[in-house]
Amino acid sequence: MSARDKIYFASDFHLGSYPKEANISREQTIIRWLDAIKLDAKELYLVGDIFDFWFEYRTVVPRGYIRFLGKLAELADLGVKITLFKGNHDMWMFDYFKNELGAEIISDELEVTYNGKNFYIHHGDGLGPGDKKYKFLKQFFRSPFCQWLFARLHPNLGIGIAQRWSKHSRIANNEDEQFLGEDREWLIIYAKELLKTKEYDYLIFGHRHLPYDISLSDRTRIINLGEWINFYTYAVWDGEELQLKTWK
Ligand SMILES: [Mn+2]
Repeated sequence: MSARDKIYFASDFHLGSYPKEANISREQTIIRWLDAIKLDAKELYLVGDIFDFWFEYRTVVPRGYIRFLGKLAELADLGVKITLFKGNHDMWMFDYFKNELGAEIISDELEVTYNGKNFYIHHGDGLGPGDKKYKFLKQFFRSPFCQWLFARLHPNLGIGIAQRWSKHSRIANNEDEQFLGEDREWLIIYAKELLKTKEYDYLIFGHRHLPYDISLSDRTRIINLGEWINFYTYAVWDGEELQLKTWK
């Protein structure tokens, strides 16, 4: 048996997204991937938008994703440390996954060091220039008062509103994402600003729905994890090297 020494990163599964029918095969693909990595995974980072919508009520758990959640539980029980990042679609994770899976929930960025390499990890929403409307909404959605108010709605109504909204998302409409160039990709702009304040080896994001792996200097690479509607991309750290790969 191989050593449990690899660290995996993936984001933007968007489980539960519209149209619903497409979710079954996506969930199965993700489970096959988790089955493969559970053999050598030490840690698993899920870097946001794992669910197309997630809201935890004090006593109610949203329907669906049961095989996926079961598989995460299996990995957790095997000793894989799971870290979940809040995305813009699933920022309402509180203590359910912490209690059930021992998962760590990250609200914004996480900085970690492995084998002397500095990693900066963030879902990627609300960073870089522009998108003022979303930055405002994010503050609103993340306010405890707003969350308290939303939790007062009956779940059928609250989740119903979210599902109607989600029909208009980029994922639901499967918009064709095009790389805008290094000087216009906002996460690359953000990364370059960040690198003025501190040195990193790897900057890992999701959110963009476009996988890329770009050298910003001799030392630093920016990696976007893509999504699991079209690309099925993930990154793996083997202790020496970080690679962006495609799951088939
Ligand atoms: Mn997303």
